[in-house]
Amino acid sequence: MIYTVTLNPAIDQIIHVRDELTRGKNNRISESYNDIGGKGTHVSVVLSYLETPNIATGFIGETGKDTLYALLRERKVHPEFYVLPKRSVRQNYVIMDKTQAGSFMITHVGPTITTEEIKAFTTDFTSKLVPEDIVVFAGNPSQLMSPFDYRSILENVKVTGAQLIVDASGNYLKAAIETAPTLIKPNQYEFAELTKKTITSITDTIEAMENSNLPNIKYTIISLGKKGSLLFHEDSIYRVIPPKVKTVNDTGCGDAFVGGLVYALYKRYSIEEMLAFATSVSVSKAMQPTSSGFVPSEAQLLKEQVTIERIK
Ligand code: TA6
Repeated sequence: MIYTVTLNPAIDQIIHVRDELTRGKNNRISESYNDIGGKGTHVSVVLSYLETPNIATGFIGETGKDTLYALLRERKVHPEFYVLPKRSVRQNYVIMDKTQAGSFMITHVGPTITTEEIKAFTTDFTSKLVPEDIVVFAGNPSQLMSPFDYRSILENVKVTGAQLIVDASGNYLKAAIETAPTLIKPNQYEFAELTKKTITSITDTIEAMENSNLPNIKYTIISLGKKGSLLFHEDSIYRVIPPKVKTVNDTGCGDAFVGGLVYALYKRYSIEEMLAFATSVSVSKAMQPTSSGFVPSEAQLLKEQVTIERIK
């Protein structure tokens, strides 16, 4: 089974502003609706669209749970979250305007989670795991959870023998790396913060990776937005160049990319096939107005337009 773990899920209010978003002006909304928020949930949406069995878990506030569960079920995602009594699912905001120059994302911190609740979730979740499982931690926990507590959850998952995939940032990414996951997927800003290097080019990224002393991680994939991504696997380096498309909503593209990677690992694709497929899913997501989801038939066509270069 594939499990996605979203420790701090959200309900995203997607807001389309009629004109260019301007300070000091009454920015009129042309359309707004709720979508799924929180990165692991987006990975589950990709897997469900690909008719791949998966369970979305993590923590969820009691208030707002039914709304988020309804959104997840609409996308054929099976939720089994640990409910936090008397706390709320956070509301995030994704704002786009007529310039279509990219979204503005405004996110809440999320609920407090007690040490006892972390232990109870960890015990309950890890008791289900077997070595054949894949567990995807995507998105940071609420900033109110310490990197130590976050790492302890990952370590307990790792000892079950399940494959660990992590998409996190800052101190949580640092903590996750100490558990030597199978795959990490920082973006270039997260990787620059991790390696304390200035990264503005492919060469910078390669130098930063080669000078870093990251522990043995099977796949380190650094997403570079519209510039594609770089995969470091054992002694090889692959560069992925995506096709150019009209971006409607850039939110959730990284999560869709992770969803494609997880699917490809599950299906035991070759490295080139994994990169091309995951990139096509991410590009298809960019072409949608929502923050989650993609069009599988569109992704199949886009896959043929992805360029994979083996640099080393
Ligand atoms: O990656 C997209 C997204 O999950 C949005 O849905 C929005 O909820 C935001 O990122 C949440 O990010 P965070 O790192 O706060 O979990």
